[in-house]
Amino acid sequence: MRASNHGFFSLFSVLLLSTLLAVQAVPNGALSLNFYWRTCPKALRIIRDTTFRLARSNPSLGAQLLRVQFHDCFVRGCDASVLLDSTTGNPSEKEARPNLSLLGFDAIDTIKSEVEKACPGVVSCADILAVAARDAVSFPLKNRQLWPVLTGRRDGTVSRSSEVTGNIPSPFSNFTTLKQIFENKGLTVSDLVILSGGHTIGVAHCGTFSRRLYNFTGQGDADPSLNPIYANFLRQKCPNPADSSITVEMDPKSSRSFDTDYFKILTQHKGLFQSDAALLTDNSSSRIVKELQKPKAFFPSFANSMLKMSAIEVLTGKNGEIRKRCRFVN
Ligand code: HEM
Ligand SMILES: *[C@@H]1O[C@H](CO)[C@@H](O)[C@H](O)[C@H]1NC(C)=O
Ligand SMILES: *[C@@H]1O[C@H](CO)[C@@H](O)[C@H](O)[C@H]1NC(C)=O
Ligand SMILES: *[C@@H]1O[C@H](CO)[C@@H](O)[C@H](O)[C@H]1NC(C)=O
Ligand SMILES: CC(=O)N[C@H]1CO[C@H](CO)[C@@H](O)[C@@H]1O
Repeated sequence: MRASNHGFFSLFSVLLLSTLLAVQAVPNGALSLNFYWRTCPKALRIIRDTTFRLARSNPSLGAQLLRVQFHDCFVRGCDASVLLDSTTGNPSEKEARPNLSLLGFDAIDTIKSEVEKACPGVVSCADILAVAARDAVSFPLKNRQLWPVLTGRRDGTVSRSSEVTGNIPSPFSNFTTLKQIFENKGLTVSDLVILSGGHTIGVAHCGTFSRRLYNFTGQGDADPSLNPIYANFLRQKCPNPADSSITVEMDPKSSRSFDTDYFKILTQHKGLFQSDAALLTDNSSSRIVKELQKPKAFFPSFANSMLKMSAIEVLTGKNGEIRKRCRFVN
């Protein structure tokens, strides 16, 4: 199923589907659709054009930036804290274990410097990340945007490696833990399942799932909840012990296409992580997985849950700052 047939964002279907899946209203605070319309009218265009240029030579950019955005929003809210480099005595979020494989920081630097040329000191790194992630994932669809992005976030000044654990779920998390982490951010079980659909694009390193293939309970066994044929396929890709340089598509053969295949493979027990498989271990979650196999259900729901995720604990008004460079506080 190609996303382009269904990816068109329509406010009507978002509202309709929110009601169907009982998703709560979007808490968008002070964010607005084009916050920079007077202060930097070209901002969104510059972000899009630069992102498209970078995505043309790096087809993985969408997956990379979407994951960075998720990690930003779940630690201290969507304040670009994930973009800050460490300083002497303060290892930043980037140093934390789950961040080992985050990519896309150079792209954000490039986009930011293009925006700064037009409007110095006006557009936040937090907004640039949110808009660029959307644009990079939407790039294959050219002029369609997969979800709306509100703007007006400001940048935080604090980033601590120690705050990542407990806020970013691990690929070994069970359903209870996943539900709790999302609940802590004001997100529901529906949002958890819908946003896990982000794994329809991108790749994962063998170490994030190889225990399921070789030594699930420490007895040299495989995870019984993993499709045995798929487990064989994965063992060929990922020899034991795990080689940290090998990556595998999370949504096999479709890892560059933003579609509903993630939910299809999930019901065939081909979810890559324990945290993916965990979405089938709860009845209501499992029901949502089935529903989301329908593009008409998935695309508007994803748009709605992204609006919620990208509004987590945002800094607005006079809070925070507008960073000059995304890796450093002013
Ligand atoms: C529900 C809990 C989640 C867990 C446990 C989780 C875990 C992971 C892990 C372990 C990887 C592979 C990292 C690597 O080995 O390089 C990954 C990749 C990815 N995740 Fe998640 N994730 C979760 C939710 C999300 C959400 C909510 C999104 C965005 C909406 C997301 C988007 C992505 C993307 C796009 C990639 C691929 C990155 C790339 O190809 O560079 N994930 N995730
Ligand atoms: C889920 O994982 C947490 C943390 O590892 C653990 O304390 C809890 O007992 C687990 N819950 C279930 C139902 O397995
Ligand atoms: C499996 O795990 C157990 C317990 O952690 C360990 O003692 C054993 O060496 C592991 N076996 C393999 C083949 O990795
Ligand atoms: C979940 O579904 C299973 C099988 O469909 C059923 O046996 C079980 O009672 C359900 N559990 C709850 C809490 O509804
Ligand atoms: C992208 C990035 O900054 N990754 C960092 C993750 O953390 C390790 C240390 O644990 C750093 O060496 C990486 O540079």
